[in-house]
Amino acid sequence: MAFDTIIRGGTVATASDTFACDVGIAAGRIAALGADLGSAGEIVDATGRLVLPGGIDSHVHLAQPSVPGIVMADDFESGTRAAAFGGNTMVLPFALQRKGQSLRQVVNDYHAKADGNCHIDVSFHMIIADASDRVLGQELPALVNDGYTSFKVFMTYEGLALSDLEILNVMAVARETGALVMIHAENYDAIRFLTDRLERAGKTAPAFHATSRPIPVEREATHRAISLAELVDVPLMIVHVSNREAMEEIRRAQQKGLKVYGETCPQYLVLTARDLEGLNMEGAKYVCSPPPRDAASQQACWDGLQQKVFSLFSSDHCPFRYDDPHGKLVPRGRTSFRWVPNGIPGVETRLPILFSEGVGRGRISLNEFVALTATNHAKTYGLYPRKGTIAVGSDADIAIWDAAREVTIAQSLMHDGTDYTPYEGFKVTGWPIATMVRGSFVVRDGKLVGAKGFGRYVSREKSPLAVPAGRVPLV
Ligand code: DUC
Ligand code: ZN
Ligand code: ZN
Repeated sequence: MAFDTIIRGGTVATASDTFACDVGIAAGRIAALGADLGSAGEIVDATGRLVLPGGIDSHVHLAQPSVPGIVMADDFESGTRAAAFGGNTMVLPFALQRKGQSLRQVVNDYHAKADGNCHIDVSFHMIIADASDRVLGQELPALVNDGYTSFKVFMTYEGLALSDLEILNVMAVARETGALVMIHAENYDAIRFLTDRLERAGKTAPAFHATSRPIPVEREATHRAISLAELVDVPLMIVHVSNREAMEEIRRAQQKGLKVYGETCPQYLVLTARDLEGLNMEGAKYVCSPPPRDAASQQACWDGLQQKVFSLFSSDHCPFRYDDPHGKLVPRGRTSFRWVPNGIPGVETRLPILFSEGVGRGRISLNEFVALTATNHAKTYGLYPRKGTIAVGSDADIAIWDAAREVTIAQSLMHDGTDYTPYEGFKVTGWPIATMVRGSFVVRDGKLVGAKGFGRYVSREKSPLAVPAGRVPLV
């Protein structure tokens, strides 16, 4: 058989194995793995390189409307471009509903933003902000059946937070439809209480963002979310976990046999609350929620990754420009951290940071790296084995890595729409040098070679991880 492409001479790693092997690609799929595969339209020399499944970043925000006056820095074009340079072949952004909006209309609006504009493949999670009978009874079940098989709910934020009763009702729909619930676990009232007091005391600089959301805020909400999911007997993904106490809540639930899963992100491994203390408004560059914490919390997140309490490592890329009145330097933000847009960029740096700090420093194996950054995302969100692995029949979504390349992360190297990286000056060893989606190069030798619009929307199956444990009959 002649292939379209053969990637020759590299070391292939999956979530379970590492082996020397050539990869034969035909019609966008992996058609053969082995030696001496024969002829191809193009032979790609990967001698001395790692050949890995392309990263799947299942937690990013692109073109998401914010409060009036604030503009997200990435649309689908720039966000997927940056993701491709960072070794990713698929991202899962959120389609954010506002109260009163039709969920179907929201999803259609995101399609209009994404379709024809993506460099890599995409699929959407929904964010449910309006837990009305119409949304939960009609729209949500229909959308889950149409392949939008996961959604996030918030326990904090004006206009987004759901009450416990609403969360229970949403969870019941997830259980009935087989969707996977993701949750942002922070206690809204506790944050409001602390924010009001800090403001009254004149403590309004960006650094007080972290003070307003200390660990108990996250731990309590994590515990409550798990308890609510246990009542409904529905699996639950706790996203962006930042510290030991929340991690231990998840571990305890897992040890009880509950289907509770965890995700952490680069900011919780290599940033701390000290980063928010930058002079003037520089600390705003690091304002995200939950906030980065301290060295002990960083270690806890590593423990969670190593001990498999966390199955996902995502970026939570939520980009705002810094030097911009529609971004981090919004005029109101100077009056209080309350108004600084919440979120930091990271879709391009997620993989190199975990590779360097994790694999390079011996904290995790190469196979664990692949699991945490690609395979588990595909398994969790109904994409496996089409995505997330290197196997015959899977999409040829591949990143070729130079494991020895030393890079000092700098904004001048980034390809997103922001004007800063929170990881400026951070040194890594290991860098993705080429990214291929469905057999076609999107990034090669440091250049964008794919066409905008090559990336497709991918409809998803229901997650096998979302099947209830069968512990409790739902009355
Ligand atoms: N939660 C996210 O998932 N991303 C950015 C901000 C937030 O609160
Ligand atoms: Zn969140
Ligand atoms: Zn997020």
